[in-house]
Amino acid sequence: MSNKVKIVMVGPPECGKTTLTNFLSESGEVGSGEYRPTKGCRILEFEMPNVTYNNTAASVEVELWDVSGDRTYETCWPVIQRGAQGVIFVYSPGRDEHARVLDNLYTHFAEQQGVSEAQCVVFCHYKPGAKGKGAKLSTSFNKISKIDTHLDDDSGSVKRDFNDFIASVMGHMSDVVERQENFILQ
Ligand SMILES: Nc1nc2c(ncn2[C@@H]2O[C@H](COP(=O)(O)OP(=O)(O)OP(=O)(O)O)[C@@H](O)[C@H]2O)c(=O)[nH]1
Ligand SMILES: [Mg+2]
Repeated sequence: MSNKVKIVMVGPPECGKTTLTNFLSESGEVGSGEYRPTKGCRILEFEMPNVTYNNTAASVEVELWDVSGDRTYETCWPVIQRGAQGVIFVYSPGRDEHARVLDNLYTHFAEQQGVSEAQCVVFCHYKPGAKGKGAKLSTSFNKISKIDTHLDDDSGSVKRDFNDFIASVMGHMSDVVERQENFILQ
C-alpha cells in the first residue's frame, strides 16, 4: 500500500481552513490578521515522518487540499473530490447556521463519494478571542470525531489530533486493501 494520502479540508468561508492548512504543513502565514479568501483550492504537500497505524510507525506523504468556502467554486468540487481518502470539516463556534453548511458538505464530500466516518473528522476552530460553543451537528456526524482547535494557546494538540486522524485514515485504507486481497484469494 502506498504511503500517500489525499485529504480535503472543507467548511464555510472565513472559518480558518487556510490558516489551519498553513499551520499543519508548516508553510505560509498563520494568523497574519488579513483575510484573503481562497480562490478555488490550494494544495499543500508535506511529509509526516511518524504516523503509527497497524502497530508500526511509518512516514506518510500528505496532500492537503484547502478548499474555498465560497460556493461559487462548487463546479470545481468533482475534481477536488476525486480520489480523496479523508475529509476534514471545519466550522466556527457560536455560528449555529454552520451546521447546515456542514451537512451539505457531508452529503457532497463524504456520503456521495463513499468516504466512511473513520475517514472524516470535524474541527471546531477557535480564532483568538472566539467565544461560544460548536453548533449541534446533524446525526450524519454522530460517529465522527469532533475536535476543538486553538492555534494560539494549544497548537501542539492540533498537530497531535491531525496525526491521529491521518493514522485513522491510513489504518482504514490498509483494512480495505487487506479485505480486497482476502477476497481475491478466496
Ligand atoms: N490569529 C489567528 N487568526 C486566525 C486563525 N484562524 C483564522 N484566522 C484569521 O481569520 C481569517 C479567516 O481565516 P482563513 O484561514 O483565511 O479562512 P478560510 O476558511 O480559509 O476562508 P475561505 O478561504 O474564504 O474559505 C483570516 O484573517 C485569518 O488570519 C487563528 O487560529 N489565529
Ligand atoms: Mg481559505
